[in-house]
Amino acid sequence: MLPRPPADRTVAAPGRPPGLTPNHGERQGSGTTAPEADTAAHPPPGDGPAVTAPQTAELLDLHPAPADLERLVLQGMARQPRQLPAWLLYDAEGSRLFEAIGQQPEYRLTRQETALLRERASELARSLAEGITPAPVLVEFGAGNLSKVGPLLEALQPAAYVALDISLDQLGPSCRALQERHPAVPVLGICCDYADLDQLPPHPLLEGRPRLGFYPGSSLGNFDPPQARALLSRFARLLGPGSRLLIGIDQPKAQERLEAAYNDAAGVSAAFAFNLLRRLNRELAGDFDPAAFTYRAHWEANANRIAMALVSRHAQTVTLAGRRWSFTAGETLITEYSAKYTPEAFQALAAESGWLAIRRWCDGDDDLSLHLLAQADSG
Ligand code: AVI
Repeated sequence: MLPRPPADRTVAAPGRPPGLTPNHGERQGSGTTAPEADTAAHPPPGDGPAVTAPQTAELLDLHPAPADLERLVLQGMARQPRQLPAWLLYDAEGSRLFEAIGQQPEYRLTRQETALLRERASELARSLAEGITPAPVLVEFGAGNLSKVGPLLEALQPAAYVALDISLDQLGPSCRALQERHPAVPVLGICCDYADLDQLPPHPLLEGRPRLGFYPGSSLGNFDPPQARALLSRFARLLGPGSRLLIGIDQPKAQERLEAAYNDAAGVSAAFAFNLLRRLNRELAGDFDPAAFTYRAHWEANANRIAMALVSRHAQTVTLAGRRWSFTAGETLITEYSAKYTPEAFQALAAESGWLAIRRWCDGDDDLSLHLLAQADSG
């Protein structure tokens, strides 16, 4: 018989933000192994508590309740053009499809950023943690399958690692797998909409420790500029004074390349968008007919972004959350925007949100950047 993996300890968090109630997650995922660097910015265990027993990853569930989901969807359906929050794309199937997008030849962002993180792990960890004492907690926003953090964890040796993600089903197995690979670093998963979190829940792992933020994947581009500014300010509050943030940002490039990345030949990006309709049908009693829509992703040069949308093939009426919604022929339901920022444009956005850009690393083609930010008022 195979030994059972250590169980997650899934608990409703103390200090739950108002409006959020415990709920189950939606998607299945698996942790992936990333090759890891070996230079420690903080000394390995010896000055900290000795590790006497294998750690088990702990999980807190702050997933938005179904009522919150319905409210957000109704708001989004009433917008012109209609647009739903991007995190709704990530149910179990959506998470699986997003991982598959990362493997498509046209979508290079995931592979390029993962390689950069692996190659520069020691340097990144040193810059991130320079002058920070005692050993910090590393907090990753939108951590997904935790496939990118391994080299940084090895190099940084933080006092703990906290992963925030919307999908409990993906977070659980991923945290467990990561914990097994990094037994000396306690792992805490928090299932939540990190863009709507006012504070990190009180937890012994977070007490009295400086916090460093990690936000790879260019997910900031999925928020429009005012939301992106608000999110960066929120990160500053969640991380606290004197914190730093390492953030991955995709940059503008040739229109054909960008449009190909979001219109992959295998149709995975389209399937990712169509999956949203299935989720709405399932969770909000919708009757969307996916065959009545087409998927479109195109570059909007004036806004420096890819717009991904489901386009109504003909005039139709759809029921969702007990209401009727009409679509004209050609009307769009925006599933996601993906904005791209030049280094200068991103640094200006960060400055408007109280962050000072202190260093930038890029891949060999200068397609994307990892920016290191420090809170502007922390000297
Ligand atoms: C998660 N995010 C950064 C992806 C992007 O590139 O905007 C989401 C995505 N949607 C379709 N393809 C990728």
